[in-house]
Amino acid sequence: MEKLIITCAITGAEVTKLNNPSVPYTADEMAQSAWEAAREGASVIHLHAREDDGTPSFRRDRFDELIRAIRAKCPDVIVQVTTGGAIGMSREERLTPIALHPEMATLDCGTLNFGGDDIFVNTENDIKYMGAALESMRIPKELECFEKGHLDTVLRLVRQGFLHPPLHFSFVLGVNGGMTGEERDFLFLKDSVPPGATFSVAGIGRFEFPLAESAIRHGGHVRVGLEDNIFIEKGVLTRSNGELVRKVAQLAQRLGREIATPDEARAILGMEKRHD
Ligand code: KMH
Ligand code: ZN
Repeated sequence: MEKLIITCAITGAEVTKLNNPSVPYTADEMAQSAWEAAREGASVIHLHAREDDGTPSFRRDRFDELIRAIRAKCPDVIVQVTTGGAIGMSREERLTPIALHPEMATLDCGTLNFGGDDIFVNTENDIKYMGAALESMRIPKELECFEKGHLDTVLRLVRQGFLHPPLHFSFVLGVNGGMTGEERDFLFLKDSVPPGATFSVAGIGRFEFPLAESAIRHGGHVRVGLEDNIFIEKGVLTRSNGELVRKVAQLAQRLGREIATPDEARAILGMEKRHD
């Protein structure tokens, strides 16, 4: 089986230090957290920007500062910026980090309720526009799908010539409003992935580790991190992103799946290295 790519979503936009004091906000905290995740086996860092007080940010200078801080501490790791941002950000705000020519970026592939009154808006035109922006800059995209219709949208946009391979899917499962993180739902999605495409799974909350195990068994890749889950086990807050990654790495070792280095992850995803 292909080596396992572990992505760590170190901070996100929704979770705060009130939820778990280990959520990183500052450049130093982000770099330290990324370094710990990389040390434990993460080859990709999924990055949202925060201001020092934790407010989600789309400022280009802030992304620049955070990416530089992470690279200074872990030069090899793949930094994957979000273009999902936070609920309520505009399309243009969400695209600001791509001006920095990141090595990879997410592309969110459909609209969904996001708990309470929140709606995470990704219209078909948003997907076409943002996908074209990424592809024109040759920035590899991670296709975030929160339910099956999102995957079907990607396949249709590929057929229609709006999106192009390589296709790397990220199934984010267990959001209130999206598909659940039951294994049955993940298996349905992974069986719908076309030949030649790769996929990763991010289970929200209590789904994080059961879905990680299922993905490891079924040849998929795994995302963990404080953006998705704040507990290392039921009722116990995790001490760090590194601790979440370590738990997946141990699971992989137990199941006989080797872990990819950042360069091996680049090869699996068909990416060129874009920085020194
Ligand atoms: N913060 C969520 C509304 C992404 O990073 O591409 C969207 C999100 C997706 O986290
Ligand atoms: Zn995200």
